[in-house]
Amino acid sequence: MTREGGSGGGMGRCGAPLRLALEGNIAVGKSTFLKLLGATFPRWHLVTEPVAQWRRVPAGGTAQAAVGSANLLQMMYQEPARWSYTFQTFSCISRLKAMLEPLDEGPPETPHPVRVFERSVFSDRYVFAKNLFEAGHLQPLEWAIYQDWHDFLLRHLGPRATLHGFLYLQARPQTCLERLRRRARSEEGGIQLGYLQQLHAQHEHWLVDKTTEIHFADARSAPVLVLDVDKDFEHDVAMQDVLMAQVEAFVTSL
Ligand code: UDP
Ligand code: D5M
Ligand code: MG
Repeated sequence: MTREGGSGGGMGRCGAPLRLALEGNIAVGKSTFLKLLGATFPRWHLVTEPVAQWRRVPAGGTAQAAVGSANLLQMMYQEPARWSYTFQTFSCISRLKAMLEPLDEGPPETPHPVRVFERSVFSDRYVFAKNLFEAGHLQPLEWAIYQDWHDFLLRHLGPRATLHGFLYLQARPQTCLERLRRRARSEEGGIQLGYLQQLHAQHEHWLVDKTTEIHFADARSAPVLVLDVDKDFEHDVAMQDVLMAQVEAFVTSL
């Protein structure tokens, strides 16, 4: 398949755009993969994770003195018991805003038939928040309140929050750790293999073994494409072609 070749079909049921989430462990290669999707399927609409927003949260202050911005990502990693709940509220709302953003229609011959989001409100809940609760960083009361508003919001958004499929980038936690160290994002310096092993297990329970209880029928039944990216794909054009062909076939099947 040529880089610019694929159009990828993909008008979902009833002519609405197909919406997919790209899931996977920290530093597995989601952003890199998203760029590859952009080069291969130029008509698709790709939405990166709003990490920059989490690193510069307008911190308010008084009418007299603004206090600049806060790095909520760093605060969560430094003091998880204090900031995990706050982080979950902010990350989930920022993902919903991105999801609900109206698409530029453009001329009729240039639609965006497929939208791909880097992670989703489902990984927020069924990977990260669940894991933080199990690790004791979210209190039972915080976890109960979180699930209550998460249920409420998604039920009321209904089809607007629906995803039609998941692309799961799968690699060993050790591989993710090596990529994470190479990327060297300052806030993530303290992340150890154990944390990536926990997140790996949460992804596997949710998307592969299907043992995680998912509270939304659409998300529970949405197809999952598992893509093995343990070998480096960023610098391997042949592997990129195989991965893009797998995605194209998956999208065509939806
Ligand atoms: N990376 C790599 N080989 C790959 C995919 C990614 O070396 O096959 C590197 C990439 O250049 C970056 C790091 O791994 O330095 C993390 O990638 P990315 O930011 O895409 O991961 P994400 O956190 O978005 O999943
Ligand atoms: O993910 C970006 C960074 O944000 C990474 O350090 C994981 C963290 N992250 C993303 N979502 C959450 C939630 N919901 N809770 C806690 N931490 C989260 P990356 O994989 O590098 O693109
Ligand atoms: Mg990323």
